[in-house]
Amino acid sequence: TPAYSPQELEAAVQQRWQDQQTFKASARPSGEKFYALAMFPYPSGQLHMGHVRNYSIADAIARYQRMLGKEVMQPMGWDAFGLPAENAALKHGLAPAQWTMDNIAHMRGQLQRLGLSYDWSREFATCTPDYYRWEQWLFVKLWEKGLVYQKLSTVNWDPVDQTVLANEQVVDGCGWRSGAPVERREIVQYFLRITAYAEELLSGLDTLSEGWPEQVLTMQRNWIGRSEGAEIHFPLATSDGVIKVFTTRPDTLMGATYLAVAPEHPLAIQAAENSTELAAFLERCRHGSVSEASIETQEKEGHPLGLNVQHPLTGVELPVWTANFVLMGYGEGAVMSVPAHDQRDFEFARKYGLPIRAVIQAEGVATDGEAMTEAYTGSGTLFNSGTFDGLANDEAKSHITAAVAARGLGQKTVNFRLRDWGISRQRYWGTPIPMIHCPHCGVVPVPERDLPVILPTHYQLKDPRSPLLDDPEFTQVACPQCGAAARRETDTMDTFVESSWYYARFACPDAEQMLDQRAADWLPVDQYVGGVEHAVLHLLYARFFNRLLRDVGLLPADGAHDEPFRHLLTQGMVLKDGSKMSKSKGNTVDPQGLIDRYGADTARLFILFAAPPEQHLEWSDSAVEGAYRFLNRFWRLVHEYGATPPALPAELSAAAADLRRAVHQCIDRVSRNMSGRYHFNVAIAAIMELTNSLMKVPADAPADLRAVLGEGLRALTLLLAPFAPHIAEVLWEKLGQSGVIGHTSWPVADAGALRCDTVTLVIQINGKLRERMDLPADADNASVEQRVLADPAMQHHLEGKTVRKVIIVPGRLVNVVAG
Ligand code: ANZ
Ligand code: ZN
Repeated sequence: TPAYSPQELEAAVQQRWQDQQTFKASARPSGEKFYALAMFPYPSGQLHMGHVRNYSIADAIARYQRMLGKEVMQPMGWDAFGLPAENAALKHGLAPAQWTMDNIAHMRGQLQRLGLSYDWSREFATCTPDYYRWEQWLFVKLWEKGLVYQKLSTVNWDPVDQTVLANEQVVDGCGWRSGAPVERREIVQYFLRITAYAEELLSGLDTLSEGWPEQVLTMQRNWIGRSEGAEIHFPLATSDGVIKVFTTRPDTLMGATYLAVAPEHPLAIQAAENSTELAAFLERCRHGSVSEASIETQEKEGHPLGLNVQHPLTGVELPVWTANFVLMGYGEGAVMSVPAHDQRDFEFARKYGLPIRAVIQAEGVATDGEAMTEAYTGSGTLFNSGTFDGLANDEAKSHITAAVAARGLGQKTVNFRLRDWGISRQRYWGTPIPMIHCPHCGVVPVPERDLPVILPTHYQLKDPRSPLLDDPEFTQVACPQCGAAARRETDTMDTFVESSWYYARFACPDAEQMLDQRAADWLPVDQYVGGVEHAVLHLLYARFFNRLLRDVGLLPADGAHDEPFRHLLTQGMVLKDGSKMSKSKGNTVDPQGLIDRYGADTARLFILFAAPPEQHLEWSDSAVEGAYRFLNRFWRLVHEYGATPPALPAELSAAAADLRRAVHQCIDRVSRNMSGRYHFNVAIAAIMELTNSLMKVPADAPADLRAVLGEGLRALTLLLAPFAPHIAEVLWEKLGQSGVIGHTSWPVADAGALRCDTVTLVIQINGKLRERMDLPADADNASVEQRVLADPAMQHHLEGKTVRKVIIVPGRLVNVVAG
């Protein structure tokens, strides 16, 4: 037997796959299609163990589906724009494009070494104009449709480096390079109107309940955050106009004792003109990070605006405050404060001596607001609420909303937590936003004939400031409308834009438009595999983009193409010593070393065997060894057996029939754990178990046993092919089989072979185990009952008792009820 030497074997098999284009998918599927996709990587430089896991899982699925006879398309590419390239360029003095392309070349080699069944002819990197030009094209289309708009919004500004910082470049409130405290700045940015799709993105989740993890669906629902409530208007006491608030608790309207507006609210800014103290407060609110999480945890602070509003139903005057926890971007940027029934308002009222008025009564809850020690947020009955007294608070919501609406001071509304997606980045390494600023015409989109706006790649970065800003060749441009000297937009797009539609472009990577008919043919993705860290942003943006593509006519509006990903598998992390493998913890295992030493098949088999795909996987050197030893054993077994199986005789001895049953039980078990649920670890365990049984067949065994052994080895090789494809390919040939194993049909368990001649039944008397009996598997209930009662041991147990009833669970158990 030749030694198992994975390095040579795998190289040869990969060469063959490449020469024969084994995994190239047809342009348009003709049979049943299966689109398998793993989240494409950021070209950071090195493959890590998380990648290996992600791609091994997706590839096992792709290979299995291919063996089921489906036309499988599994592409791969590069999510190639982003900040790390700029950071690396600053550190190593390389151009970001060069750094990115070098990394891609290296990582492509690593992926190829893993033997993943990709159709490499579809590969692309998102930083190439052939890709991002369509993003620019779509941007202009959406601008024309009003789905892209400009809005003033806040960014992190580094006053020393004179640059905008991404959130991840702010460390403890300071710039990552300068160490200077970060300031907030308001600048004009572009937004994608994802909120126009909020309702559809929410209801679409219901159609995914079969194919997506419940956890991800819940996270998306919460992120979209639909709230039903009311918009209520509070007229200003001494001037025209109203302050609008959004509330989910209109039932508490009679308990509102003040209003609070966001520090960025126009009324707060206006009031600050007459109060230096207020102006100073608003200025303080401007500092600090812009993230919502930090706003939630900071100390609640506020300041009065020195003006009043009228209560919409009673006319009573209420003071208006500004508070640092009111978000300008949510609802109306203002809240009616009900300290008795909202804990945040309660704490604020106590801190600043504002009145507390209870209006919901429930058992054990104080009715005197001032005596409360915390807000009561539960349900109850209204009181202190005039004509609404006595209503259940849930009921009161619609009554009070109606009363407000009757006065023209509000209506029922739905609010979403979801905000429009700000896609402007003041960064260099990204897709240029195709807009031009003209002193006469304002902002003008780049006409289609002038697309793409190509990102220059020749700069050597010296500081974090985008080199586009200082490059007149890029910025100076004639206005497409009036011809005047104008300035090109220097902001680039959020890199999440690229990953929002790449899955569709893979279907038609060379299309002369953004997408062509092939996208409709291949989409949706049948199985998407990736990390749960993308549960919200990426997966929500892609669902949004898929609908945008539909609504500009690039995907059919047939209901079957609304969602991009039919099934989603979120794989668990790779852990070592109980914590996530990461560079910062210094506990990484380099996959390259693993592959160099044991080969790709061992790496793949280990990673799929060590845990179910969705669960965390604990790294173990001995389990890697175990996978390697198993492949060695299997290699020897097939070689010792050779390629000349005797034919399977019509009649099998009992031993041969038993072994054949084990073979088909294994096929059955592996198949059941593959279809739909992908319990690879269980499947692989079954393969290993059968291998051990087959190893026990002696070389000089009778012909029928040898024949079954041959059948078993062929089955095992097929079953192993999705996990350890290289060795399977070679052993398939060794077994005298022709054709590529990856395109061979998945084995089917033979019902006849599975059938067992006898079954062991558990015999109980009054529910207590008494005997076990071997009976013919096809015996009917009457004969089972007769044989059980006639059994001498049973007759002994039943002596002096009367049999009342015999309950039979076929194939399993007989319970004799006697007394
Ligand atoms: C009065 C009230 C009484 C409220 C009460 C709650 C309890 P969700 O469920 O997240 O939609 N709110 C409204 N706009 C806000 C803003 N821009 N910034 C901060 N808070 C805001 O939350 C809706 C509730 O959050 C609203 O209902 C409002 O407070 C507050 F017993 O109005 B409520
Ligand atoms: Zn112009």
